[in-house]
Amino acid sequence: MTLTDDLRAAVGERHVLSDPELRAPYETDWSGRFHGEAALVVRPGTTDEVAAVLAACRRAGAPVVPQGGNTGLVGGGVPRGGEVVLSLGRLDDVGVPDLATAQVELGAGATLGALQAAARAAGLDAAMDFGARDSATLGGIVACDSGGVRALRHGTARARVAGLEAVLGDGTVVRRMSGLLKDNAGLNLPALLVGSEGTLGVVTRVRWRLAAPPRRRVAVLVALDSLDEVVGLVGRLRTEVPSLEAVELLLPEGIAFTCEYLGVPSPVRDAAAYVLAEAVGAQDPTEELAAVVPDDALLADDTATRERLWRLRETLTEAIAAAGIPHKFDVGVPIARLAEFLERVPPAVEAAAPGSRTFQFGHLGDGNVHVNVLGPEPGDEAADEAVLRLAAEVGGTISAEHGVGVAKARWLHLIRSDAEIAAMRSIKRALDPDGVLNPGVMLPGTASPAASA
Ligand code: 2HG
Ligand code: ZN
Repeated sequence: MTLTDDLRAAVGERHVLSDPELRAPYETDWSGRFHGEAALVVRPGTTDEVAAVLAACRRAGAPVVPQGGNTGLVGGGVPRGGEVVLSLGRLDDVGVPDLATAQVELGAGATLGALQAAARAAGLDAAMDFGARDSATLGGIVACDSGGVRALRHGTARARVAGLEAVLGDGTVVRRMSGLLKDNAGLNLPALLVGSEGTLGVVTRVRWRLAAPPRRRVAVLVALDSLDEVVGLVGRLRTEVPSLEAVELLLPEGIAFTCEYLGVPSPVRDAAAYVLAEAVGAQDPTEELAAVVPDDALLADDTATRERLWRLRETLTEAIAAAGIPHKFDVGVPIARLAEFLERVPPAVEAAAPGSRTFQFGHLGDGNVHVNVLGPEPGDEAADEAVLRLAAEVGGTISAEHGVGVAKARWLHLIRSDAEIAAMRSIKRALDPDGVLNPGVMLPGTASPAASA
């Protein structure tokens, strides 16, 4: 039997895609920077089918790229050339939230938007949000330990995972779905899989921890005249607004770019930087926020105005994508050196990739800065080198929420010691002994031979 026959036997003929036109949507990432041809695309509908697909690929020595909603930005969810793409999209069931534990079970292919709707319908809150909510799926969110705009209050995916089911690289299914908050019996395998970027196992089900719903949400957009003022404001918001949920950063070129893209006038005065913060609570948090921000800040306590302010932040990614294929970075920087980092990035990028256009924005409260560079060819890594080295130099990380993927694997050594990387390699060998899962992702030099269908 060929691999194709084996896979057809595992998931049914119509869920094994070999036609180039049908494969195409699975082969290029959202940004357009990462692309490769897949040997096949396989769409299992159950955990057992995922296990059967992995078993067939192991027998054939065929590398596998797990893929959720294909919203990844580091090339970790699209083929590099010749792999089997394992799409989890059909595992999209969403359970009914359990009110006593405030937890819900979902298939790996359920979107964040579907999770949010289920939580809302049960009078709860999903405790996570970001712009790609209607495409990004839970399996990928967990595999990348995604963060988003509300991680400041609710933590990243790691903090929300109450249980997990996954098929490991060696074909075994591990399942811990009891949802017990306290359960420290032995090693926590689910915790190991969070953030493993599909290199150790394929996440098939998730038990997600929800939160109590906020009764009131108030957003504020603040214009500031220096980056030092930005850092000062973050400190005051953190200490004086207990119900703080999000603190985002925008710079003037980002606001201007988004407003032009949306065809709307800028709602704020000229300034060096802008902070978009949101507080939530059972009580109205307006007074708490108003006490901390300058008088000319735009306070939004009604849904329409709040959404208008958030649109400025969320649309920037889309506006940049419409202008070209960006190089995207999601570095983390200690807040104490944030102003320095933001100031040093544009000249560093200009020196590495002259004539390119740089945007910086992101999750200020977490020190998670998104740097987007338009101009360099997709394969030109000079700007990548400059930005990632600078993040490491100021004591930050090369990957705060998008993952390492293939985009940043060769810079992992900047922020992880040889001992840590060796330990990661040992774990990889133990759980994926044949090296079939997502070769080349996260750990450099793990590429394996391409499949023959
Ligand atoms: C966001 O925060 C996403 O909007 C995407 O993480 C960031 O486009 C980007 O670089
Ligand atoms: Zn982000």
